[in-house]
Amino acid sequence: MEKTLVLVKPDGVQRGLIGEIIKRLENRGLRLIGGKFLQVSRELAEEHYGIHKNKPFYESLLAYITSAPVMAMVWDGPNAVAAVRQTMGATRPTEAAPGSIRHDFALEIGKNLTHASDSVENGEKEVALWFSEDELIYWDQTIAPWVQE
Ligand code: DAT
Ligand code: MG
Repeated sequence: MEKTLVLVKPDGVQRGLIGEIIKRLENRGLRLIGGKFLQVSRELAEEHYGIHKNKPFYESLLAYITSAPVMAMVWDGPNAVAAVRQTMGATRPTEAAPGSIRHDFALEIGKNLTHASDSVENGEKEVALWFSEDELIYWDQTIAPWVQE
């Protein structure tokens, strides 16, 4: 079972899209195993986006993610990383597939609404950065046999 960190970023919160984004992930049959609403600190933002430290957009990315609260969640399921990335769409909204969140609700790369882990390994790392193990609930999802092979 794969785990992935999903963030509804400040623009998604401000635009009232938390419910829409959760709905789409629920619709796919994924399981929500953790969630919290928080104001991201500069320290957490720097750790989360450490891989982009030398990119020209790094400072604006930190300003964006700390500009208002975010909804942080952990979802799991078979192929959860690829499934969630597909539901979010490509990083640049004008390249995101029709029907994806970034296609349907966004226009610009710097206001692309969501974050989702990009590999199984990063999913594990990001979940550990944002959540402690006792914040995750591995509940019995009774629809699972109707979604999973
Ligand atoms: P993703 O969020 O799809 O995983 P990423 O990890 O490559 O994309 O980049 C993290 C965020 O940084 C992305 O959601 C928006 C911003 N970003 C990426 N490339 C950018 C660029 N060329 N110009 C401005 N912002 C960019
Ligand atoms: Mg990324």
